[in-house]
Amino acid sequence: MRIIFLLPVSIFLLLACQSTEKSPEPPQRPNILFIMADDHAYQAISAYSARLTNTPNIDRIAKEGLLFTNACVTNSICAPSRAVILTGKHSHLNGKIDNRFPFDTTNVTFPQILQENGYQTALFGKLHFGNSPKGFDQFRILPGQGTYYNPDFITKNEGKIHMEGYTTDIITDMTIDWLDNNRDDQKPFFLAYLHKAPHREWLPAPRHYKDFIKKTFPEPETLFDDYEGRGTAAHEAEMNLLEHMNWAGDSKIYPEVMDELGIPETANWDKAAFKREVGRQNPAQRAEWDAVYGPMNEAFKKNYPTMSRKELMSWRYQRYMQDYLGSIAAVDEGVGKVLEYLDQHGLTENTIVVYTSDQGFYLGEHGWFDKRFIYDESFKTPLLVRWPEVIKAGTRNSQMVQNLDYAQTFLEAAGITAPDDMQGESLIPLFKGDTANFRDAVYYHYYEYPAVHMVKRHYGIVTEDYKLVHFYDDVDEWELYDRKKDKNEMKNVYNDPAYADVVKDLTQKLADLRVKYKDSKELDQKYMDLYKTDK
Ligand code: SGN
Ligand code: CA
Repeated sequence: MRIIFLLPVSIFLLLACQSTEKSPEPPQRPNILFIMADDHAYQAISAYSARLTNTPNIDRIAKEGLLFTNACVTNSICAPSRAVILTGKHSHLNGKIDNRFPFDTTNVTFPQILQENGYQTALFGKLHFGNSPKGFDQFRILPGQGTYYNPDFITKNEGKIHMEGYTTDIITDMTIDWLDNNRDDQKPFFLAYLHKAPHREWLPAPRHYKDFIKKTFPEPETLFDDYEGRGTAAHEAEMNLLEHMNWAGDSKIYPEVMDELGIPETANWDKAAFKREVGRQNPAQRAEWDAVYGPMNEAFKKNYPTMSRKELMSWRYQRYMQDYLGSIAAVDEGVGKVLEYLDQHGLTENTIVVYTSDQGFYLGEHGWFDKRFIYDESFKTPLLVRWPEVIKAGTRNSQMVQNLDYAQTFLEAAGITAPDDMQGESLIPLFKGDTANFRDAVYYHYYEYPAVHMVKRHYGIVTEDYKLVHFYDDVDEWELYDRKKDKNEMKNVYNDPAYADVVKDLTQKLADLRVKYKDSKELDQKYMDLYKTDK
């Protein structure tokens, strides 16, 4: 009966549809390709500055999309940054304050939400969580920090696997292979393509170290910084190229050459780091390496006895840049290959491509390497986004966006309402050029102390004009920087009477931000206690 009754209605509907314009297709949900390198400084991407190196493929994302010139992190260190990205919550709430303890997998992450809502999800490369991620149909992750040559991977479906070759290239191949052989074209995808490079100890591929070892790079203005004008934290940090970089592990001086020259290990794992990375190469890789790094060692042996400290600092900077920037070359090539794949398979238009790093990095500024500080080079991070359907090509944005914002951005792009307890802001309005009502200050909090590099705990507020920071735990010191007048952050003006009003205003704003983000003295104490009870 019902069928007979319905039939004329459906015929009517069918005719009605045919007689009017074709109804629009439901909007297709975008694919998301999230590319993240480890410790990739914005100073080493030519879209930001061509001073040091050329990254044509990474630049392509900005050329065809949007370059964020003021993107920053909430806590400048690897695993915590990744936890902030995945949860959309500050470290003090997601619990991953440092690199030491495993990520709490009871947190809800945006890939889980995407997966529940019909996205196909995969992750390849470095995660650094101490456990496996939830919310992925497929993953292959490097154990811990991973290695540059002949890596092992922990996989979702095949247990632990070993691969021979150069890790950056292997991660690129896995990513393309997944797109080619595992992608379900009935579903949108979220694909995380996560490089280990250019993390310490900076081992380039043979095709790159052969060239890069011959190059000379301009020194930063502040390479010989003596930290005058700043507080205890900058003086006591152990990140100086001359004082704290490993000779074998980082500068690739052979352990036996160190012995011959009477150079002691910098850290007690200086030579061990060399053995762990260079020593992992197979005989053919090692022969290729020695053909290039052998002559460099010979030249050093000859020159070292007469080199001044200043000359040594310059030498170490060049060695650092040759290997660091050389490691980025393979990342850039890999990005080029993946973008090419999207082009060739009709995926460019409807895929959001993000290129970022887990934080910034010092490339000799203030005489430093590593990160952790709220000072610009480590606080800021590269962020380039392409989405042809939404973003106008070749645009720039200087708003204070954070890694905290990615989760809500991706969820909104997928048409999903984000959980209420996420703390970021969607960047979709910025993608569309609508910059009104976006935040004008960000909150930052770093915890991993005492630990490697000895950067003291601190939290702070950063606006376009100023940076107010409180260092605490074994000190109680405040710093204020005038970002417009003092671009290199050389002079703490906290006690300068001319800035008294700024200090007053920002101190209140910082307190407000702590309330807004649910951070507190009690939580500071809880996370300090963790270091006292758990050694
Ligand atoms: C290792 C590095 C440090 C680095 C941390 C954290 N030393 O300990 O220089 O700060 O990792 O890096 S290494 O010579 O052993 O590599 S992070 O990217 O994981 O946060
Ligand atoms: Ca990192």
